Amino acid sequence: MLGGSPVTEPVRYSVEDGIALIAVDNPPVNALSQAVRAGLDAAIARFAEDGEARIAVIYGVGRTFIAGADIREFGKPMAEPFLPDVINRIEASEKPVVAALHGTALGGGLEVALGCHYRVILASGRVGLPEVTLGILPGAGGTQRLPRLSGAEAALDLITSGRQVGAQEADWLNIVDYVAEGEDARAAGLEFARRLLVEECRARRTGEIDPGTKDAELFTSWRETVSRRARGQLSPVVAIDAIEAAYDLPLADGLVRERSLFTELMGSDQRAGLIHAFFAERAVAKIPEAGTATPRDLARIGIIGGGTMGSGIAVAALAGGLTVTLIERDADSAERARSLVEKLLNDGVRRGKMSEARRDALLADAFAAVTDYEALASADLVIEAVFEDMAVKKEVFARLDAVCRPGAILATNTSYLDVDEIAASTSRPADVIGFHFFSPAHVMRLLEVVVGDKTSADVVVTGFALAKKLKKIAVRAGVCDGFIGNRLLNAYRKAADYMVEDGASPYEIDAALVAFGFPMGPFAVSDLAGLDIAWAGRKRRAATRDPRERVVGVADRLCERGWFGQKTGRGYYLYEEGARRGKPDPEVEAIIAAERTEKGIVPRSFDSEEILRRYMAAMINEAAKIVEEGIALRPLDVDVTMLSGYGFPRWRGGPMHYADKVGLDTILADLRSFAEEDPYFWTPARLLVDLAERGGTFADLNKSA
Ligand code: 3H9
Repeated sequence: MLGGSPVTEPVRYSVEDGIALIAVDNPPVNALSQAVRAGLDAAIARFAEDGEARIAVIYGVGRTFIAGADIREFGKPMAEPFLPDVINRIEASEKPVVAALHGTALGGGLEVALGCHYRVILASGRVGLPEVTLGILPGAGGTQRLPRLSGAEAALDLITSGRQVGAQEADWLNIVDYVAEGEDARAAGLEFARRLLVEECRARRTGEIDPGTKDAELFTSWRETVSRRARGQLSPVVAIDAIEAAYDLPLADGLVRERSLFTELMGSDQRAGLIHAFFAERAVAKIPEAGTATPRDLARIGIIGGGTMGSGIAVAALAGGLTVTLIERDADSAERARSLVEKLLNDGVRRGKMSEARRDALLADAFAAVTDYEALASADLVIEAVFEDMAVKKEVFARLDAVCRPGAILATNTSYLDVDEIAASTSRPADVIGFHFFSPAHVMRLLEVVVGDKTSADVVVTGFALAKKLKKIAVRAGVCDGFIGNRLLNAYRKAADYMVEDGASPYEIDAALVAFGFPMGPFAVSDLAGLDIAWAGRKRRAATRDPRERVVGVADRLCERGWFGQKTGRGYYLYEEGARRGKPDPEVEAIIAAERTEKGIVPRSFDSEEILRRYMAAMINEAAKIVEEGIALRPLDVDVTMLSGYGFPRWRGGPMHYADKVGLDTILADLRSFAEEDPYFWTPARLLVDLAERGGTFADLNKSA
């Protein structure tokens, strides 16, 4: 090896057999910090001067090629050298530059590669431009160079969705030149460079490719589709303007246009919300138990109950490489559970998520549906997913306690019930934990890990390890009625019911929340989930309800008629034969009017702003109580729960991030004014009052926790 002196610490330059090797080494993901940008710039300048080096290879050290700009620098003044300039200088090199990709070449990382003259990728590598998911767009030439390589349609698809593609697809889309076997990007880059030298290949600039004429209709139809899909999110729609510039303008002007749109989005609240969501999703794994305990073994799991939830959990566990034994009460039910699991796996095959061979292997070797609890004797962890009833659950836990080996973890899948009470019914409360899965469990990303009073630290970290295997985001929650998510849901749902009784229609409320960015409003969600489930919960709680609580009877009136939502064709909405979207139902409005009359309520109108203020104030106030009580570790845990389990618009960052943006003093003033009508429901949480009065924010608590 010759010329091995470092240019800067995170970027090293060396020469081997006439090939300059530019190594980017900035753990954990080689993000393009100022030091990396400066290092790349210096390395390219050195390569230009280096008489010995005839070609250069840029590669990443460690687990990945460059995974993008350094997101931690966002929101701060940007420091030179700027990435677009560095990439332009790479592209302008007279001698060829090769990018050798492995791991995930994302965002600015892929843009560096697009500025190189050739790209080789390991077969296991992936590429993508995920900027829109962070509220921005590719700002270092990606919107100009990608369409020149892959064509407009693929560029529109990849940039507006942010989706990653594997090496093979990247090759089909002409994003890379060669897919290499092996696990060493440096070696693959060297070998490819040697071939280029033999073939006397020259520098070949993506920016000089003629993108061809614009298909205006294509852009119009993508604008329509993406605007609809984005539900208020700006970046995917603005990204289309940038891609269009690749067809309307010469490269240099297209890059200027891209930069100006990028800078505009960089300054937006949406960018701040999405970056908050990105870091919050990683921060939720930082729990007090993480440093003190190691996870227990987790290879064989048991599931009790093969209904919708149990079979969904089974499929997620199988896909995560676990062996699953599912217990049902009789042979017919076990057979039904097996068919359900098979059906869900088949869906995965149909959607290209799994090969037929893998499905067959999983069903043959990793899955059993049986009736005998003894089959769980060697399980590492058992998840009970039976009916949401304390007596039934306790009975299951008694049987598990008897058959499971010492050290096996016993988990209950519950959305409301007291995990401590279940734990206390066993001889091993330290091994008991709650999991709140969301339906469909093989699809939904959230898992609330409910930690009981006696749950031991290694059981908690095993819960988080399970979530990782199942590709879920785990949020640590304490024991209370509804944990984090459903306790909040209960509060904002009540605020919605109160507005209905006071004069708003369910349809106005749903419309206001869809306009805010939720995929569905709360009444449409109730119809989808089934009104009978909440009805059962209300009946269960009726005996212990505080007499000061305001109770709205509309949902009970619907349930008494057998209108349980979509599955019965009627709920808050009317569903025509087989329809998934309902229509407003005048009979429901008449039922609501009758309820108002009976209570002597004179209806008034609510505009969408008031609807939103009340709904959000109820959610934020309950969330503040949840943080104050330690049910959620930090405000960010509430944000992640609402973002990944309850459809809160990601670009708004979650309710606590949103509250900080609106201003806690404004939220507090709203709560105080609503509390004049109903102090029981609206009295502000102590934490919220404290923070608002001293000018603090929920974000402060995230930092200090
Ligand atoms: C961009 O490139 C803009 C350009 O177009 C224009 C510029 C002018 N920066 O996820 P993990 C941290 S926008 C800083 O747990 P994995 C992360 O916080 C960027 N830090 O690992 C975590 O830290 P900690 C476009 C970053 O293996 C640690 O690395 N790029 C960045 O599951 C490990 O992360 C993206 O959007 C970053 N860019 O997944 C890619 N990325 O340990 C975003 C990660 O302290 N990143 N960190 O919690 C990812 O998608 C995943 O992190 C990745 C690895 C797939 C790379």
